[in-house]
Amino acid sequence: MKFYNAMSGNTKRVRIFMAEKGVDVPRVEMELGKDTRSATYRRINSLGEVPALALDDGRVITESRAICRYLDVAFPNSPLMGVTAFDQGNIAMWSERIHSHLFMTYGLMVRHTMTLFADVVDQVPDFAETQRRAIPEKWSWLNKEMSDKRPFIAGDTFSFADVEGMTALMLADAFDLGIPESCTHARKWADAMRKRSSWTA
Ligand SMILES: N[C@@H](CCC(=O)N[C@@H](CS)C(=O)NCC(=O)O)C(=O)O
Repeated sequence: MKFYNAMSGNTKRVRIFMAEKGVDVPRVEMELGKDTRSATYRRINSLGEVPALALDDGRVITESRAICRYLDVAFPNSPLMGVTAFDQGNIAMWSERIHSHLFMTYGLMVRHTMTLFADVVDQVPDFAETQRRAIPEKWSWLNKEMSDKRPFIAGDTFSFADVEGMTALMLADAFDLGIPESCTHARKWADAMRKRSSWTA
């Protein structure tokens, strides 16, 4: 297997996931906006995006969350996406909530401001600003949800929902647009996540 990697939120999601599962895949380091847009790489991912996972038989999985799904089944030790029907549904629900409400708020802000994405989307800086302003209320929502004092986003066990949360938290730290002081439950969760060895993956 080969993992096409770069410094980005979507690749970070997979790196954290692999570190949590103890899976080590050889990496191909890519430069965003350059290697990712080459004709050679577009034969691996027609969208010119990382991450991508090339399997030994030549098949390729792209899309970070699909890669995590593949890895959770291919390496069934320490499952992060649940085993029972309830756990699978619950973890999928929380992962989706964190992805669409938190990660994508940062993601859309970034896509509509960074020059890297100027050729990729028709950037609307005012829209980016609405996303930036929405960030505190998104964390407040998670804080309220976690006021039942559960240690992890989907309950008592670390799961892919926390990996999604860590990916959003990484963007929060990188852009200095973090969790409001008043969100004590979310901040406690974030402090615990920053202490995990996978945080630096
Ligand atoms: N939905 C995809 C999104 C991947 C994506 O947007 N990757 C960006 C970096 S965050 C990329 O590779 N961009 C390359 C470029 O713009 O040249 C996933 O989850 O993997």
